[in-house]
Amino acid sequence: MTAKAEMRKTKSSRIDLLRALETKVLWLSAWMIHNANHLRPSRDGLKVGGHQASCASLVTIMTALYFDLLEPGDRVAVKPHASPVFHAIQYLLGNQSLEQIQNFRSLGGAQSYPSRTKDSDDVDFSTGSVGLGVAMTSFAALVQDYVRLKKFAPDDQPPGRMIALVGDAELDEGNVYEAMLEGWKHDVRNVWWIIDYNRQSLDAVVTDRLFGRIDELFQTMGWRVITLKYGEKLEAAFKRPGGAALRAWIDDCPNSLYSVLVYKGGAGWRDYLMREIGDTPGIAALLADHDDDALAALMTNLAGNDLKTIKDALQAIDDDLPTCIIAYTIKGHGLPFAGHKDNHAGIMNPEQMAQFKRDKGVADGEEWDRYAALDVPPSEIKAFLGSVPFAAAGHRRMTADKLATPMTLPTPSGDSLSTQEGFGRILAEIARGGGEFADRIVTTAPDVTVSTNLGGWVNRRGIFDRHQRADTFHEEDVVSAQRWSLSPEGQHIELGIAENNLFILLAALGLSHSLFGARLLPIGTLYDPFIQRGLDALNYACYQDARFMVVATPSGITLAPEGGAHQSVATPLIGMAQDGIAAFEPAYVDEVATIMAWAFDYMQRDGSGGDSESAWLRDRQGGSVYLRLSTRPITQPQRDMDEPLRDGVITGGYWLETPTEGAEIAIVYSGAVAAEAVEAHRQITEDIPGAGLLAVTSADRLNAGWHAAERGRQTGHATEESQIENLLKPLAPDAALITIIDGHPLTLAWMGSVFGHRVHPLGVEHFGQSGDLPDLYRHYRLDVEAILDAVASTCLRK
Ligand SMILES: Cc1ncc(C[n+]2csc(CCOP(=O)(O)OP(=O)(O)O)c2C)c(N)n1
Ligand SMILES: [Mg+2]
Repeated sequence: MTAKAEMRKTKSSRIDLLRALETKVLWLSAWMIHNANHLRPSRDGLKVGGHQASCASLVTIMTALYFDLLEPGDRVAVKPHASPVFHAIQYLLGNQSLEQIQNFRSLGGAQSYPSRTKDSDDVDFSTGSVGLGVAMTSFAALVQDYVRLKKFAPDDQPPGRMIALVGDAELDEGNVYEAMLEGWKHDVRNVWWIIDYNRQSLDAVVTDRLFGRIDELFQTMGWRVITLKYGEKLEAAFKRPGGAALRAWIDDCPNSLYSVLVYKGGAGWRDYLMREIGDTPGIAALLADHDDDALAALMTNLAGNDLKTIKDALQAIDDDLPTCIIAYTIKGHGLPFAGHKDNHAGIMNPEQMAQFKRDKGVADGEEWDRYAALDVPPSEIKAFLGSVPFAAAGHRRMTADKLATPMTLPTPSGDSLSTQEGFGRILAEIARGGGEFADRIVTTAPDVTVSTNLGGWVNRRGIFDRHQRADTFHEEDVVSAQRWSLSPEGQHIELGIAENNLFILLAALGLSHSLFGARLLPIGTLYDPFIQRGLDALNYACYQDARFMVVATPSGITLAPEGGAHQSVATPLIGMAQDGIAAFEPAYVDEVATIMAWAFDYMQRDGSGGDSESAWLRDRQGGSVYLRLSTRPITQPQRDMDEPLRDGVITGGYWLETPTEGAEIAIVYSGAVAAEAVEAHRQITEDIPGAGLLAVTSADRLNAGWHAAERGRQTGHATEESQIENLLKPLAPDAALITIIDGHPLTLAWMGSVFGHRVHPLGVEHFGQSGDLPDLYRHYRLDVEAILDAVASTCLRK
């Protein structure tokens, strides 16, 4: 405590306490990064990094939010590179440990970018890939409305504000505008985007012209825009003689010149102002009244770094209108490289830090102290921190009970069906059946509701909207197979064509239990190739451990005439490689029903029930589910889904035709090419009677199971055996596997490594032509003949 603070008799004012915390947060965030880079021994010679300038830019705004304004129900997406500010605030509030901030950016320590899953200090929304956290707040607001209107959320909970702290350069990400447009359509409420308008990106100073348009863009979309430009000191200066000229000069000052002068400091400002407006009455006096330090402080007194201004402006918002706050800030505010265009990844060197430490009055050994070196007594800060509304309720993450879901779902009947049709009919049947399970399902699609067979579900369950809107076609007696009435009771959220939005909405729906205490079972549909369009958002959803089902259909070249650029080739590999999602490619409709029934349970698992090496399969942890489906009708097997078959379908594979012991050949297929595999198998068994036919419903889970077993055995669990090992065991050691999938052949080719079997992988590596199935399968070598050729070449090589 400083002598000044000790001598103080009266209690500090709220703003004094907040200012002290602002200083502390700035210090801790800078020190956390300094410690990680300069004081922790490096074992690999790699740069650790961190963003002191980006942090400094947001310190004031985040101080005002977390220590003054936020309520426990509010949810925040923090600009990724302001992570140390967030961790410092949580540390001060007692939600973050010293050890974790000392280990910032090292394994198990506070994360480089705020992470819901990897950080322990109550991160609301992960961020990292710029733009996504911003959009997430808008979709979270939509989900909040959804669960509140349906009374799924606990009654006593007022609606929270979904707040994004946005770097100005993030606004170059197109997904932000996609989200804004969609938010407008859904009339979202309680969303704030606070733009840290420091006019700098990673590389340089942002163009002046662009930003003039930003507020108009928001206004067009129905947002209120609050521009906070100048702080108290500047506002006071503007009232002095010459003040109008000073304001006009700053208003007209190009971003890059302003940044240069921020960096140069008091003397630089003085020169420029003298030269440009020095002869305006009042300016000379104003300059004379300020020494260099005071002049620099005055000229950099922008609203976003002015605690009182920002606090008052945020407190004044008292309705639920979507609000964009453009807060002018300085990147690196209060640090030696403030304003410098190269400061994005800049870190103070040891001399600069030593000076900064002296300036802040931090003594050696007090660097991590929560209360040291502040202008207010520690007891007052402690008491204040204990009264912060945001922290009053403790950990703010919510939970919702697991919803009972059916063990089995009825398999639609029909001799020849596609998996897509099967999916649609299963869902329509669930809709008809009703009950709590059906009520908690929510579907969504980016303008492909009808074409992905969600029509039956939507006809029964309706479309969600905050407002009641009639289906005019229906009301006017125009015949249509599709009902399209909108209401708060609806259970389908219709999106415009933007796959990024689909995945971010799924992220928000899939976290509803944790964000709002309301359990939902979200299902999103899209055409399989467009997964790649929204891939970063899908990755984002998975990284946050959101729980949903993605049904991607149609897929592959099996789209046939509809194909060409729509063919998906890489998606099976995406399904395998994407953490957090279990990918399936069933061939038959009874498999679809089995997988869906399992998925509704899997989506709700939370890791309870112990741990094992097969945790890699995430069977206890649960996760999301991806079904890659097809529009191709194929002949359905007439069979009972008994327990062993069900297990095979869920674990990833089963023998459709069991090989004899020591068999030399197996055909391994996944998905709609089952028809070719079955036929080729029938033909080869005339010559090779014991050949097997392996159905792979999930290459992803088979592969993950194999890795888990390998790891298990390496770590002392000698008896671990995976499903794929179990399946391939009967084959001869030198047997050949002919694998086939309408997708990249690598999806199944790895199976040769399990026991060293030879593999002839069939699949699609080049794509892009329309055609009918016989032509395309022949062209891309997915037909019966291709399988038989592969068998023949196998036999020849022996
Ligand atoms: C999708 C994506 N692309 C690139 C990056 C790398 N990146 C991190 S921060 C940044 C610039 C951010 O500038 P701004 O949003 O203005 O934040 P500031 O640091 O100025 O506060 C970039 C390009 C990223 N994190 N995410
Ligand atoms: Mg910026």
